[in-house]
Amino acid sequence: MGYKLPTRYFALCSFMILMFWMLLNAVSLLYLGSNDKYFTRGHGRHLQNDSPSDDFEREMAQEKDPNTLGLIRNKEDQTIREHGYEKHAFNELVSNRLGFYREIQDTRHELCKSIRYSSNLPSASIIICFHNEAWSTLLRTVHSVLNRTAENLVHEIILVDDQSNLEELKDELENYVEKLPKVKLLRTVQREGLIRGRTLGAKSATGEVLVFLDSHCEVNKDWLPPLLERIKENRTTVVCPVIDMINSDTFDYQSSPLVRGGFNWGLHFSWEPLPKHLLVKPEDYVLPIRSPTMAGGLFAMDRNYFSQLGQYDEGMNIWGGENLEISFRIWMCGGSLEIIPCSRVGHIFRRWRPYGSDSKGDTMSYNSMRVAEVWLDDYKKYFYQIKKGLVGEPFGDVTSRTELRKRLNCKTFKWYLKNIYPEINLPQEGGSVKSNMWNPHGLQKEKVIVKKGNLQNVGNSLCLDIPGRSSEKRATVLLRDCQEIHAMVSQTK
Ligand SMILES: *[C@@H]1O[C@H](CO)[C@@H](O)[C@H](O)[C@H]1NC(C)=O
Ligand SMILES: *[C@@H]1O[C@H](CO)[C@@H](O)[C@H](O)[C@H]1NC(C)=O
Ligand SMILES: [Mn+2]
Repeated sequence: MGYKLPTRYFALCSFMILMFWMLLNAVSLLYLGSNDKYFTRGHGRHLQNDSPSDDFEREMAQEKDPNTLGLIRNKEDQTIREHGYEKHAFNELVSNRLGFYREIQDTRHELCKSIRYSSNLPSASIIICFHNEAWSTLLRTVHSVLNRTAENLVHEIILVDDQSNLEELKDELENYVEKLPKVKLLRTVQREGLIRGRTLGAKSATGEVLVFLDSHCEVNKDWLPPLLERIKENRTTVVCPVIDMINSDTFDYQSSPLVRGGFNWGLHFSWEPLPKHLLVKPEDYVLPIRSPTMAGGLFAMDRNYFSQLGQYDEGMNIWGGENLEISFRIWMCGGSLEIIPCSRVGHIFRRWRPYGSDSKGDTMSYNSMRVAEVWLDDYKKYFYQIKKGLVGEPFGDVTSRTELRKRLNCKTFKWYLKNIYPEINLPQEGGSVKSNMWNPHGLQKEKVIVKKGNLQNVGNSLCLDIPGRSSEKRATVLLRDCQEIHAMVSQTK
């Protein structure tokens, strides 16, 4: 997100939102009489009810009209929306209104629909690790799996709660999950992070294949068979679905183009377009795509192969870098990594990560150093060239991982670059990996200022203002006498 918006852009933006909000408040007066019929939070009524889903679903049906989905009808809506953004970085109000299940468009290529899969596919343990996930997004993930997966393919769904402190994720979640078939809830005893959390889930899993999902996904039609088929054909193939985009503000479900995973020398993952020769014939749009790396949150892997290949690096903290580590390890140690176009899973792409790492500091850098030290051989110098600040910083003990690499008889990083990712440029060759990157927010980046100025209520000469810097993100806006603002602006000139 390293681009700069023109100053006052955010100010203008916040102004617009406030104006819109005021308008909605006016509209909400019309609804006040029937407020109690609206769903307020993820907990409460629908759980105490004897037939929880009936009542809930009926309410939800009224809420799914896309034109009013985000409508703020009262103060409570406003609070849910604001707190939602603070806690989760997405519009929780809209998410709540969507309920636990909704129809989404089938984003697969036409050719996918006629593919027949084996009748004796391995069964899957689906592992969903979370920390303070929103109630509605977490359960929509679970219900989408239950609803869109053939029963015989789901061995179990394992939820791993990594020390969430949201109230509804405690007893209430436990009670809810008890009523769902095949769903288990594990809790870590201390904050472990996504990486050790997933390993914990994997250790307790007993299905033949592990499928990892983020806790804010919706799986699409027939998402699982194409993944399992590929693993059945060769257990050393690790597969990822295409990650469709769920908009964090509107929850619109959008198809993603076919891309693959790459990285740059700062060891940051990136999406990039496919080499042109891969997409020529119609069949090319349904065939597996070899991918140098994976995004990390969503993939399927044979359970024994996951163990054999060394699970995850348990020396890594909380979040970051583990996706490149497992990608390098898969390719260098004899496996392969693919994206399967006929398997589609929606994921909420957020603009920022809503939770920190507690006391663990910059875990991404720490973890990336471990990746560089264990897997990059001489090429780690490029990483440190870019991340100069990390030279000499601690990265813990990596002996068990270097031993693993030896034991598995893995190939060199040079081999990996030459055979799996020849498209990457070395830094001194002046090539830019960045320019190819595909960003799920790409379309939203082209921002154009149509008009600048003050927003004034002509009835009482009050104007919208921001107390702090106008470029501040998520700043509060307030109403002020227009004259006053005008005076202040002239002063500061
Ligand atoms: C999925 O949910 C829909 C809508 O609630 C329902 O009609 C359908 O029977 C469900 N299907 C399965 C397999 O659970
Ligand atoms: C499975 O895939 C690996 C990696 O691509 C390959 O080396 C191996 O030969 C394949 N095994 C079979 C049985 O096809
Ligand atoms: Mn995610």
